[in-house]
Amino acid sequence: MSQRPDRHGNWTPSPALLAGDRRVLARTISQIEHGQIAAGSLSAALAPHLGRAHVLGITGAPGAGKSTLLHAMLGELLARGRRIGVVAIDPSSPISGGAVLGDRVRMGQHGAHPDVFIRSLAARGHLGGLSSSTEEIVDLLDAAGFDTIIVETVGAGQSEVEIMRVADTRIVACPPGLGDKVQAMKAGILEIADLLVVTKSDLPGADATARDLQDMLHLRAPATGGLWTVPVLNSCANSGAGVADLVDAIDRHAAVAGRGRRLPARPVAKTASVAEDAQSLVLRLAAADPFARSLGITCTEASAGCATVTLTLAQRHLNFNGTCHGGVIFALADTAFGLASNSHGKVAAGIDAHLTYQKAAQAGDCLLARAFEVSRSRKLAVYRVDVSRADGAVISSFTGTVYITGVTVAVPAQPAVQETM
Ligand SMILES: Nc1nc2c(ncn2[C@@H]2O[C@H](COP(=O)(O)OP(=O)(O)O)[C@@H](O)[C@H]2O)c(=O)[nH]1
Ligand SMILES: [Mg+2]
Repeated sequence: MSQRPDRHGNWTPSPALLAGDRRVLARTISQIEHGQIAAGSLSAALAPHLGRAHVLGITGAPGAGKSTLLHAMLGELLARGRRIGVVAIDPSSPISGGAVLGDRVRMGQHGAHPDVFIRSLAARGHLGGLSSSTEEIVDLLDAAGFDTIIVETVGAGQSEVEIMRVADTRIVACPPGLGDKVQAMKAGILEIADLLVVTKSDLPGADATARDLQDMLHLRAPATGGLWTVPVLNSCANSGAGVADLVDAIDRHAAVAGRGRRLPARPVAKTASVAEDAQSLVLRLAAADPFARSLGITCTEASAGCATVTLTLAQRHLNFNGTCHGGVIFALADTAFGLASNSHGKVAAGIDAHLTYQKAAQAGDCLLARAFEVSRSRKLAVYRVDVSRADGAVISSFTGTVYITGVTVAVPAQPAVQETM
């Protein structure tokens, strides 16, 4: 078993660990807790295996109902086929280095499930350094193949905010009846919440607490650059009410905010991955465009602000004079225009287009339309599209303007049914 550091202090993950072996996991976590693995060597060795898991953070005052809610969420996540790792941090526990008994008991039923791994960390009265070992344990669970990793921590200051930084989706649990305490939360953890949950919604005052939280949300900066509206949800862990809605909202947030927020950005790959993102977005948009597909238009090249589409003219593309229908030329140019202008990931609404016809095209001609960005400001962008024959003859030129909305481009999961024309 190669989970011990070698004599040079290098640590490598064993195959058993990467396969999620519980005993190896438990032993490695103990080594992390006892500082037996050199700082940094674990994360470096795990780097190729990281970034797949969705990491949730749950925080809130002691007794807010976090552990009970977490248990209810485990049931829901298991029903959705997930493997879940849990790291529970309780700084108030007097039990050193081991389980926090109450949390074990509250997560007991699902804690024994083969697809759940729970580890409690006691902070022995202080939280210093805990955020870094929490991050290492999260990395370990990610590498071990857990789909969802949940970190539970008590929300009472800067240390918890630090711990919550490892999470992709941060949930703040607020029981009813906090009154002025809700106000006090504003300065700290409420600022980092992606979802707010009023726990114990069976108790009186839950609706008023939800309203207070909603009011306070207006005071904070938008989450995830304005792409996400922080919802205020209700849950009753005892009856299970609201738990499925909470898991739905968590999944929606994962889709918007992504995974692996804690991992270092890879600056070298950044420009390449941006270009690649634009390309894959455009190709997927093209594949999901039923009208373009029905005409036989395919996208052959794309990058941020540019797109090339092609079409080989058939009988069905001709007009009554036996040459290419002007509508087909327009459709070709407009398809390239639409793809190029949406390639940045924000919905671009066409507001103006102008087209000149230079030469007639015939059946059998292979046409190319190349769109590129002429100018782009915050709200408007202008594109030019050159339509040419494969031999270089210019068929048409097109210019179009778009209004750039704040809405993120969503590629339909299933391309619409192809129409026949
Ligand atoms: N009425 C009610 N009580 C709850 C609910 N969820 C948790 N509790 C109780 O609140 C107390 C604290 O719960 P716990 O999950 O340990 O809170 P934590 O400290 O935030 O992890 C326990 O006595 C729970 O039984 C709920 O939905 N309704
Ligand atoms: Mg707890």
